[in-house]
Amino acid sequence: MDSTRKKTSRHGRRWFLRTLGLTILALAAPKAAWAFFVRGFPVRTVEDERFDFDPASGLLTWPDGRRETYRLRIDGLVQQPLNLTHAQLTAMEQTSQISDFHCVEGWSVADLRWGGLSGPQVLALAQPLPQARYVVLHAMGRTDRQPDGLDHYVECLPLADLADPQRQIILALTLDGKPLPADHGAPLRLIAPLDMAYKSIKFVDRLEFSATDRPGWWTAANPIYPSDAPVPAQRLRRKAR
Ligand SMILES: Nc1nc2c(c(=O)[nH]1)N[C@H]1C(S)=C(S)[C@@H](COP(=O)(O)O)O[C@H]1N2
Ligand SMILES: [Mo]
Repeated sequence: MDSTRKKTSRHGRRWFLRTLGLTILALAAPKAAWAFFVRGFPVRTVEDERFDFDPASGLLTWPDGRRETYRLRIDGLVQQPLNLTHAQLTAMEQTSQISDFHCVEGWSVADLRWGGLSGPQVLALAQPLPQARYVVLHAMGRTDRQPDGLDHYVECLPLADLADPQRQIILALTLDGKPLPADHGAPLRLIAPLDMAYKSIKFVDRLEFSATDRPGWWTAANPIYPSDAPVPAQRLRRKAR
């Protein structure tokens, strides 16, 4: 077999798919297409109800014109429920980390710099009760479909993962030192670099501590994707640092 030819055609196919994907993206979401050009970071969003977030005022503006202060709700099996504004979150000690991002649909982005609250910081803040073993994260904005009746994006992580500094989990408020771009999850998203990116939920407004596991939106919508989704070893360039 001619290995050179095989390589070329594989690259040709990849180039074709990239160009096709980018053309569709440019037509559907010009801003997202531009972001892809400048930093090679695609956007993948299943919400069809989108909002604006202004980091200076902490206000959300919905498509119907409704405005409200963004708040992160922390509840479920915790010592005491909390309700935190964006300003309160950014006033806390911030952690930063650089990691690669791997989507299950095939693309990866290297060396993204996130800032926010680390997994252990989130646990210290929330003070989960001893029977809590998972955190269910909820996102703002209605999704285009409602798999298993879920009308918004949800993800679930074991508290053991959050507690493990090696897993480099972060509730991110910034990307490249600036407030998160709208398409990449403003005002707050999770980054779990050792899991496939569908675990890294965007637009987070609620952390619900729970005794039991729950399948996330992506898993409910596409049951071939498991709830537990480690990045395959061959895609890990190196560990997050
Ligand atoms: N709320 C929400 N979070 C989400 C998604 C989404 O559609 N909505 N998509 C997931 C998937 S499949 C991927 S690949 C990443 C995409 O993040 P990005 O748009 O910042 O690249 O976010 C994940 N988190
Ligand atoms: Mo993804």
